[in-house]
Amino acid sequence: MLELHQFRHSAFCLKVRMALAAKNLTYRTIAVTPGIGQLELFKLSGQRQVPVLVDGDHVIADSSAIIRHLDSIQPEPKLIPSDSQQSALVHLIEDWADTTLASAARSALIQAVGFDKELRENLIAKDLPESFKQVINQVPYGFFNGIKEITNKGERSELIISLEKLSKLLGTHSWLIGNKMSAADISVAAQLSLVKFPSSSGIPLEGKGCPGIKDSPNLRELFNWRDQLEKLLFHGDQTKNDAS
Ligand SMILES: N[C@@H](CCC(=O)N[C@@H](CS)C(=O)NCC(=O)O)C(=O)O
Repeated sequence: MLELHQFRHSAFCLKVRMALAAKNLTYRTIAVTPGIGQLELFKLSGQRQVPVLVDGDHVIADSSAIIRHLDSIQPEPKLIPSDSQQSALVHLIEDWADTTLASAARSALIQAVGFDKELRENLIAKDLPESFKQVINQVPYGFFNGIKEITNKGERSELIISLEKLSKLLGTHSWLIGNKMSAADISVAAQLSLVKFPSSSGIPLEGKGCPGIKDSPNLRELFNWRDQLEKLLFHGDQTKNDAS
């Protein structure tokens, strides 16, 4: 059986769980313990980040590489289109989501955590990556908002501009590229979990996130789209199946 080595609340691991669900593949999750578990992961995969997928003799790190592997073992539904123009666009959006969006969403979450004691406690109680927890734990309440590197105003306003454009697009289109779900949709939806936790994050995180983003009227269509996509993929049973 496929094995997914993961941190439960990593957006990159959610991306892979969404891809596995899209393909209706059965798998089991292995919870990686931040720190010590990453040494084991290094022995297994030659690097210390999650997600890692083990498929028999194949050990694959990196969410995008994992999706390519899943497309090769279970071609339907294809997450990377065969059409070269669509495939290029999917690749570019996936890369944007995994880098620019991931980094800006993570900064926005760190900033929100700096001001929201409840969110902070809920997150620390969960198995977030050690690096993330250490940052949160070491900094006094309210302090993040004064740090220029973390509270990069330009990054946050670029994030909001991009999300608003996506929201407008998804108000009239079901999918980002073409007329089918692709790795582009999954990559963007997964990273959105950092700014507004989806229902698959379970209670008490569901719906929590970054004020000014999670509750922006201009982003309503975007989060509705994400919630619909989760419903389609997980049929509401993700938290039950994935308690690791
Ligand atoms: N490019 C990688 C990024 C994976 C990644 O950033 N993983 C984070 C969790 S969200 C991680 O393992 N962090 C722990 C560390 O870097 O030590 C992917 O797409 O899978």
